[in-house]
Amino acid sequence: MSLSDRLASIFESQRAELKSFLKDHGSTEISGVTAQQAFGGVRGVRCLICDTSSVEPETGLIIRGRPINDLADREPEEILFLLLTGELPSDEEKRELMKDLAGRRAVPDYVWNVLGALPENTHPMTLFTTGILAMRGGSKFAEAYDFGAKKEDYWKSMLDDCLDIVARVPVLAAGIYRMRFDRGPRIDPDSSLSLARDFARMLGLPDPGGEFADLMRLYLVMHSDHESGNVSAMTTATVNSALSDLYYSLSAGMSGLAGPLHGLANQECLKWILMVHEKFGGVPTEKQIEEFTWETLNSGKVIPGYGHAVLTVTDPRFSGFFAFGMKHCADDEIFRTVARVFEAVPKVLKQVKKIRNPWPNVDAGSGALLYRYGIVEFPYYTVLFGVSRAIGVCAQAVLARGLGFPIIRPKSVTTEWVMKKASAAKSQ
Ligand code: CMX
Repeated sequence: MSLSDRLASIFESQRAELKSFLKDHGSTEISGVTAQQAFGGVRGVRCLICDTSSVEPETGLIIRGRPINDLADREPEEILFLLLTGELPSDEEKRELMKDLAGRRAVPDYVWNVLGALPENTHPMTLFTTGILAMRGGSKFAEAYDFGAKKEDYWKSMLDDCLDIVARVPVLAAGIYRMRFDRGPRIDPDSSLSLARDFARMLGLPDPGGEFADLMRLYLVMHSDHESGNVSAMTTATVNSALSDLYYSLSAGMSGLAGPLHGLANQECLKWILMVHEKFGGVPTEKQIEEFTWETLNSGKVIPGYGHAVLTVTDPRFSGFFAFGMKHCADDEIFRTVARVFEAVPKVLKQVKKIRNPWPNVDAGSGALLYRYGIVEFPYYTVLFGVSRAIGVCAQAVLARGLGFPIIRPKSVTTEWVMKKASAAKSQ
């Protein structure tokens, strides 16, 4: 069965199931909201639905019921299929999807012309979001909507846009890398290769043993989805819920990913590791790191790559990258510094009462691997994150339209309203 036919039957039964569930149980309360939460970034309030993945404090990322590290050997195409359908593809389904995506890789010339017109020092994330937006002229959803598509069919053209985007963003990102960092002319896509392998090839870095291509595969899998409450996913979903097409939606989401509290954190972690390595003239001892960690904390700074807004354990994605490093570059100085920091830092952070999670997050190790294989341009790291995250947020948009989710429109209240509500509750 084709991916589209499969989704048609999934959506048909799920829509019916959801309709009947909401008829009988629509008033089920799933969360309350305190003033603290409303003023605190709506943290922890369960008010979004995301079926592609979940992130629980003690387990980390679970994609469609499967812990992320059980998927660490998969191709990004398989992850896309899993996110969309809830099941891994059969060999034939995998081949078909890979072939379909390979045929959608051409980025129109005018996109390169638009990017080429921007100043040379433009941030790679600005180039990335601009490139995505510039492609929207080709949106199948926008076209279908203009031709009066029925609401039940919106997902079909959304799927088409999702597949076009997932196929093209690696080409766009690789072209941006070559152009922005003077790495030579763009390398055209090769439709005989998998998405990840072709991406690595188009970046144009030496990769005699194919390890870098494997790292890109792992990277695209690890960052592909992280439920729907993070800034990039929620922004993409909100914009998409207005029936703006996926190019508009994704470029908005990627603008959120560009923020230092979200996707940009990745580069800060590597900077810190390199600084530690330089400060101690090589791989530091555990004791040196312990002392330096205390020094950093006492000066009011955070230890990049440690702690998490949701998790209370080591991020399994860190473990996935760490295992890759141990297998392929355990002798690399920078990776050894990451490993030594991992031995020493949690012991210190555990002693700081206010820190909920002393363990590494995904960003603690991935940068060292990118650096090892030649991506030494930090500002580019968020683009890599974006190429991967596009897979998840685009799949989420297809599901939202497939299940007929409405426009996202929570209610806001004024500070005065909250204060009055609090004093009314107190006087009762
Ligand atoms: N170093 C020093 N202090 C830390 C810390 C760390 N790595 N992690 C948490 N803390 C501090 C917080 O700053 C907070 O202090 P204040 O109460 O004085 O503000 C306190 O411990 C409690 O924090 P928390 O509840 O454990 O964690 P938060 O949800 O507030 O913060 C995060 C989460 C990621 C912002 C924080 O752990 C941090 O700043 N880590 C370092 C930066 C980093 O690695 N960012 C990448 C995040 C990757 C991702 O989100 O996927």
